[in-house]
Amino acid sequence: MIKRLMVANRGEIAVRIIRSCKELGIETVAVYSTADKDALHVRLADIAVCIGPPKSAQSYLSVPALITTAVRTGCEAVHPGVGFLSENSNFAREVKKAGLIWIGPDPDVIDLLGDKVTARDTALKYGLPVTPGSPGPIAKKDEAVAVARECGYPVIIKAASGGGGKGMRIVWKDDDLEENLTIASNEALANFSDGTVYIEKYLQNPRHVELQVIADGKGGVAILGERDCSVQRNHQKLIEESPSPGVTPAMRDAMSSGARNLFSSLKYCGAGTIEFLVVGEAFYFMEVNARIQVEHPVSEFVTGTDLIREQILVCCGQPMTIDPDNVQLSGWSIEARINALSPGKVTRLDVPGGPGVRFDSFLYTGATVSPHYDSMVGKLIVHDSDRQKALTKLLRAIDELEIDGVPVNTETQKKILSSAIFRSGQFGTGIYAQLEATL
Ligand code: MV4
Repeated sequence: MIKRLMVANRGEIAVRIIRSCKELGIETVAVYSTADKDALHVRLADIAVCIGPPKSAQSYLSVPALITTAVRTGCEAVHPGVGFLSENSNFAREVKKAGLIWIGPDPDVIDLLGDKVTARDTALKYGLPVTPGSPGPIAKKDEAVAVARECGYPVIIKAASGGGGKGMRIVWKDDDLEENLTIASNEALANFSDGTVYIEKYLQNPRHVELQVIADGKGGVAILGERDCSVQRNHQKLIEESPSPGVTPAMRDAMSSGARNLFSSLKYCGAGTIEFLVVGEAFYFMEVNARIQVEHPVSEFVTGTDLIREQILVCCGQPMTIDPDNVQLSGWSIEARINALSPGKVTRLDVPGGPGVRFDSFLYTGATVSPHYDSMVGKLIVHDSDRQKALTKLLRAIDELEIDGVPVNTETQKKILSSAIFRSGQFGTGIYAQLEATL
């Protein structure tokens, strides 16, 4: 096994990765910006190296600073965490060029899946249903009109290099196609340096459902159930759960066999997520996220697995601990993201506890929440035997969480979790908008 790994990230995910490394007997190197000199990931790592000023572009996104640090500190592997450079194939290539192990899939696989058009083609090839839409990129208005009429309005224009909702436009009639094609393409060009767009039928209020995958790079693929991530605001997820209240065992089996085929054929290595839009009993492939995700703990709870450990093991050429043919899903898990409403210093922190309660966070009494980074400061995750019990437990745990000095979104989370629509389990991605007036 490797002896030392660099965590190319910060915040709660850096802390989470360091914890698994400690249990695996792997020494950790933390990197930090000057804004993070007293951060928890710095305190927990064996070695910590300052890589630059607060701005991410000059620190956590600086490929040269990161590679130099990993090499100089004698690391054998680099874990990119989430966000930042986690799906950057250029960084992955640089890591490999420096003779280090990349804790993620091959850079060419990242590229294939990162382009939504090639990912869609690949999914189709391996038998996964995709939303009706253009077979490839759309360049001209006439092509767009033909595709839109073929699949029926409303349609959605998406950026091939997109994600997180940027460069997306919903169109309801022929007359609005040309203008929106231009807007979407320009937005895509500005954000992703790639103006390529394509068209799909727009599904209204679907569920966002994603499968957790661990694959060994040799065709071995474990599917660790699904997560429902429909509760989101402006493409920022707020609440995630596993299993999904809208997925039947038959749907889970069908999605899983398609996903297994795809990841196996690509010789995918590491942790990955395959996203679907779900409408009633129908599901449609959307995209693959070639990294571990923020919401991974709900899958850890229902499968009893340490996904960071599995990810590191398979990328280091070791067998996964999971038996891919015998994954048992047990009980119900729900996660509430805890977001800071403004930056500040934590003057007091009371963390909830009890059976089936987990708080993944970089906070401690005295910790700083910097304005330079993501507002998420932690995640409260619970596990119980069924959805009702898990929901009761999460509300109880939120009540125990006390953070002084930094205001957080717990009141909003309590209102969503207590709403009739969330409690019913019958909701799609429109749930936040439906509740907004009451929050
Ligand atoms: C869609 C869709 C409806 N129909 N595609 C949003 C982010 C990007 N990953 C894809 N997204 C969507 N694609 C079709 N054909 C609705 C969304 C969408 C969405 C998806 C998941 C979670 C929240 C969402 C919020 C708004 C729109």
